[in-house]
Amino acid sequence: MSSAFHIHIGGAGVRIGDMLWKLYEKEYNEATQNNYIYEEVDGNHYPLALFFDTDDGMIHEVQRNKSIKYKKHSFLHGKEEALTYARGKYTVGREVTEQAIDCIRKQIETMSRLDEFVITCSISGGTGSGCLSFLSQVLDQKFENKSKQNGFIIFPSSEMSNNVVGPYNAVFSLYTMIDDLQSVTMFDNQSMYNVIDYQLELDFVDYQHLNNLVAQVISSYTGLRRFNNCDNSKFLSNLCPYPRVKYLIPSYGKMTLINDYARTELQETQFIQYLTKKKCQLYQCPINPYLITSALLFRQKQLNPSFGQYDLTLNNLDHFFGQSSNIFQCAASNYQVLPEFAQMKLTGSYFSNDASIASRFKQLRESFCKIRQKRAFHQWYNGEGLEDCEFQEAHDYLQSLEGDYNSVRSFDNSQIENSNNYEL
Ligand SMILES: Nc1nc2c(ncn2[C@@H]2O[C@H](COP(=O)(O)OP(=O)(O)OP(=O)(O)O)[C@@H](O)[C@H]2O)c(=O)[nH]1
Ligand SMILES: [Mg+2]
Repeated sequence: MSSAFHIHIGGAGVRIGDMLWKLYEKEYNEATQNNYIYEEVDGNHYPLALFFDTDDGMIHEVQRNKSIKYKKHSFLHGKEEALTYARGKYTVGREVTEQAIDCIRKQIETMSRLDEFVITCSISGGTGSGCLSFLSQVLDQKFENKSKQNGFIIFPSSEMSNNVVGPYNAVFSLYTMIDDLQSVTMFDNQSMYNVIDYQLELDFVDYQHLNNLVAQVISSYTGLRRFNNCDNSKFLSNLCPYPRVKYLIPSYGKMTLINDYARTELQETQFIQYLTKKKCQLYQCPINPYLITSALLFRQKQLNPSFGQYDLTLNNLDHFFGQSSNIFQCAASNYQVLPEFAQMKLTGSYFSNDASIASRFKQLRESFCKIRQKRAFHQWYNGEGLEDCEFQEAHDYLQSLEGDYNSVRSFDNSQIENSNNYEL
């Protein structure tokens, strides 16, 4: 029996976890493989999850929700926010992360097979960036290659920010994700606001709506296993052809408001056209897509083995390897946690590994350089155990990652045939 263990880190990670487990709870009765994510004891089901944060605010909020039975040791917190990557990794977050590792070890000791860790956090803040970095390194060493780590991570937005050191935190965190995470599905708040504006007419949008999007994407992915007992271990790994080219852009649709009485279901072709639009991407790049790999994961109650197989939109998408999108289906109903959303018959997520992501890495690196040129906030990092040279190393890593993606773009088809030695 295989399982997944969910880890929710820092304010955003914990709030997303809260939304996700509320969604899982709604899906519980229809899912057939609940032991993938729950421990079932005496007729009760307990999430296989750990929520942890350096401060207690968000954790207490999740604990107040009594509709889900969590185990007592599913929560850990410290006393103050970390604010910077350095404090999250080396000082304020260190002890709570060590406790978290111990707690995870105890919880998973009893599992016969742990397939993966599903991790949620934002890497703009100190806890998400720093604790994730330390935690994922230790998990990687402890579990070697047996259990994959798949991150569903909020990156800084390109224009909108409420954290001045967000670019520092994110770049340092990215630097330490090199080897440890198998895949990183990326979101940013500005893109998610754009998607919500495009799909819905809401007067007021808050983190709940954004977190609902992230939760729906994760639920589509784990749903393959929970509803259909389909081995999802290949889903994300097939999207990541090289160890460093593992940053995925998700899209989600279609959301509809419950009070939209004129709402209609999209037909197959319309749905695919809609979902593969740039406007539905939850991490949007300023340049046109250049697909390396992609996968469509749709959900509807009735199985339809030929769904999308002959669709022209999908067939016309150019991919680096010349292959078309992989198509997966989750035979399940759509559930919604937020009361303003309608349950649709057909929903889906589209994951793309897209070389245009280099443009966002470049923007992030430029924001990092802008603060660094003035040596602004250096002391918040130096004083907490980070060496001066690590600023340069993290910067250079990100630049080389951009290079990896840019070299994919510059390849033409004749080169691909001779690309056996091509290493990224
Ligand atoms: N999508 C989403 N983004 C959030 C949420 N809460 C915070 N953010 C964003 O994530 C960034 C980091 O915030 P947190 O996750 O609270 O930070 P943290 O990881 O707890 O780290 P520190 O509090 O700095 O120690 C913020 O700047 C916000 O932009 C949330 O619930 N959902
Ligand atoms: Mg916090």
